[in-house]
Amino acid sequence: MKRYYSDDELTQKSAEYRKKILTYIKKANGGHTGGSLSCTDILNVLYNGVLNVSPENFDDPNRDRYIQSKGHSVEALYVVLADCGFFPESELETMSQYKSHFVGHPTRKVPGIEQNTGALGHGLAISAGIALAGKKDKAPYRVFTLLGDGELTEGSNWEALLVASHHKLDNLVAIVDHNRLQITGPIETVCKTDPLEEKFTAFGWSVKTIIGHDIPALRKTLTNTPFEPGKPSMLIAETIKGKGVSFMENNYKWHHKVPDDEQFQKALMELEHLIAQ
Ligand SMILES: Cc1ncc(C[n+]2csc(CCOP(=O)(O)OP(=O)(O)O)c2C)c(N)n1
Repeated sequence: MKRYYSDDELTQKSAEYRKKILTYIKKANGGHTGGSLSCTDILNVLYNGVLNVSPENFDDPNRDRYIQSKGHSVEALYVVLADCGFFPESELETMSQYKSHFVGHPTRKVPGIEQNTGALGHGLAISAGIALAGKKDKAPYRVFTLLGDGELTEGSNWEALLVASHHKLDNLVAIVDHNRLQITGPIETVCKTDPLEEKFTAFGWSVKTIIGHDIPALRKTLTNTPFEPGKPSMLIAETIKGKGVSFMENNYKWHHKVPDDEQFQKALMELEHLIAQ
């Protein structure tokens, strides 16, 4: 039975999730730190406030689907799935170890994960296909996918955008984690993708932009889909890479950097402070 959480409870949860993300990345001595902290609030709201999916109904063909196209931020997904009961959290202790399924990108060997991702540029096309199947089956489920703004330089996304609007897939919701940084620097200098709103609109999507750390706004916007009947919905979530830890925020060098002992303690203290507020 899924529990209803208040916005305050979800805010506390996000700070706890961020602590756990850092803890398991530190233990594994590897992981995608900045991007996981960037999308934590989005995953929190999806799994605890929006998606009709749980360990109990994961085999139900009518469940909602979530596909994490920016697969490298899997540490955030692991922590949220564990909290939702898909597997015991203790299994995360094995992250990145020999024979563990908790590797650096999502695989379906982990309970709760819908699709293998990590090679960027595939999640939107897969999601569009599942949404199209849902339409043909007259199934009630919705498909949500999370894209990175750097990921949008993969051309396959733009084909999937065309196909989704052509087939009027209003059961499909894509979210862009718009933190303006990718692996080697700012999007603006690596390969510019803005203005996103105009581009997605021109491709036939209904587009909204909100702050991607605003829990009430995320919940309200992601609950009320489609944004327009007959069109796929695109949410541009304005986020901060490394959100919650002052020295990681807006610094692309934390894309997959592991904190040293001192940095780790400082990060946990900052997140503790958020929980105490
Ligand atoms: C096809 C492919 N090319 C390159 C990579 C290497 N890569 C991993 S993460 C990343 C940057 C992604 O940036 P963005 O989508 O903005 O992610 P975020 O900043 O939210 O972590 C790249 C290029 C990859 N995983 N897949």
